[in-house]
Amino acid sequence: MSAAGMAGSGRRGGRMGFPEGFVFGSATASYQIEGAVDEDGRRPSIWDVFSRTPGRTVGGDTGDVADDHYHRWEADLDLMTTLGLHAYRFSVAWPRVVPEGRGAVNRKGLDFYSRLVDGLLDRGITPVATLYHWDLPQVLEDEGGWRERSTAEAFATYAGAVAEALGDRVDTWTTLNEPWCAAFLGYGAGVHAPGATDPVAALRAAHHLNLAHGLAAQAIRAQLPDAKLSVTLNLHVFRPEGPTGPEAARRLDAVGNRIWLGPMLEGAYPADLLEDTAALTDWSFVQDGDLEAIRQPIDVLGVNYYSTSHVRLHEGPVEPAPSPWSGADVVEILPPEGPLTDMGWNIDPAGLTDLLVSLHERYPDLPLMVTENGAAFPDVVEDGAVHDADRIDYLRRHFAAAQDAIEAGVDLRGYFVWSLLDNFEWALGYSKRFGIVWVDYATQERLPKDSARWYADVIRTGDL
Ligand code: NCW
Repeated sequence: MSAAGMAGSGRRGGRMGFPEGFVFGSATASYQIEGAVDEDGRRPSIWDVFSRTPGRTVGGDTGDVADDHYHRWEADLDLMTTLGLHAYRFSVAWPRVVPEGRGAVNRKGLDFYSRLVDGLLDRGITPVATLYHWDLPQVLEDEGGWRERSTAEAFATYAGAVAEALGDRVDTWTTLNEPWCAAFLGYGAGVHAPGATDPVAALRAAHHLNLAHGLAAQAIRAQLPDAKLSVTLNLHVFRPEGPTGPEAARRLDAVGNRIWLGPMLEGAYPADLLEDTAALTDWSFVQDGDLEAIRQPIDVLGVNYYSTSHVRLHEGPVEPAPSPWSGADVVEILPPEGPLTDMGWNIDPAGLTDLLVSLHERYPDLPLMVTENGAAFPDVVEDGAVHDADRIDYLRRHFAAAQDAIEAGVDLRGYFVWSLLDNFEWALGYSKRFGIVWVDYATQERLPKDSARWYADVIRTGDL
């Protein structure tokens, strides 16, 4: 290969390449792929209970079997080798490791992740471990779940136990994945587990997730002084429409983005968020010392990015309805303009550049990582292949957008495609396919889509 074809070698086709050492990976989450929900001492999570409740998921789908990754992990790691992945971002299931939420650690549960990590390292793939991707032990939900600070304390103990067991082999740790979804889709809009529709519960959950991040970061640091710590946020990009657009975007930015960035990185909740939500709560669940506990030094910020939202204020009165935007339900999110992905999300690669650049401007010393980007499309198998040109196009344009951000000076360290495998897409069950590898749920066969081959070439050559 010519020097000009190698990653990090500089300008190609008028665009900067990826820097030296740029990490190309792919991501999954425990409940979405593992299955084996009753094995080796695992106890139910809120997603087991929610998905088994009639009417909660499309087709009544559950993660009972999912991709059966718990039994097929070795073959899945071999698949990663074929793709040439540098890193694999997976999540650890709390209900496997501490089945009762707090208290005894289940050695068999930890052993699964220990084998997985060894298998990755044997193949030269760097493990990136996420400690919470939404599978809260149901026993803790029965005590109030994320509404209660005791859940944050239990999370820190669990995080310490995982760090102790895997810390000799895992150096990048992510406390939480998309706490916005856990708090606002789970406790506000009620479309994710545990299915509550209470705007105050959502705000309490947000605070206790922030606290969980801070306490877990401290617990990991205490075990592993050299660990690379991170948190992954789904930061929303709002496109203001018309004269009320900027005010709408400000409100949504407060409850969607700055509710996490403020306490985690700046040590305070934004004043405008407290004002916007004052009719709902006085935030007395924030106790002395919490903000110091939440603001912990992190080494990299994980960004999950998929799409943008065009926003303005509602004209006229707003009917009260379950919403994921506590205190900002006066906002109207306009119907997305096509072409759309199978999730109904718009395709706006420039939003990724904008987001990365604005984070870099606000936190210039904080390295960034795209911990998820990808798309669901209505794939079909034709003659033993999946020709997902739409996904390739989506990924190519978003990789290029990331390169634009790098060219603008952003310290972007890596990019994880969501997802390695088709999997259980939460409330949408198996009806949406995000994988670069097709999964036949009847046979559990894996079939790399065209996008997987394309990605393998990108990793090998650095060319889009
Ligand atoms: S649903 C969602 N996802 C997908 C999921 O598979 C993954 O586990 C998540 O990390 C793909 O990436 C994330 N994110 C929720 C996006 C927000 C939806 C906004 C709804 C507004 C009412």
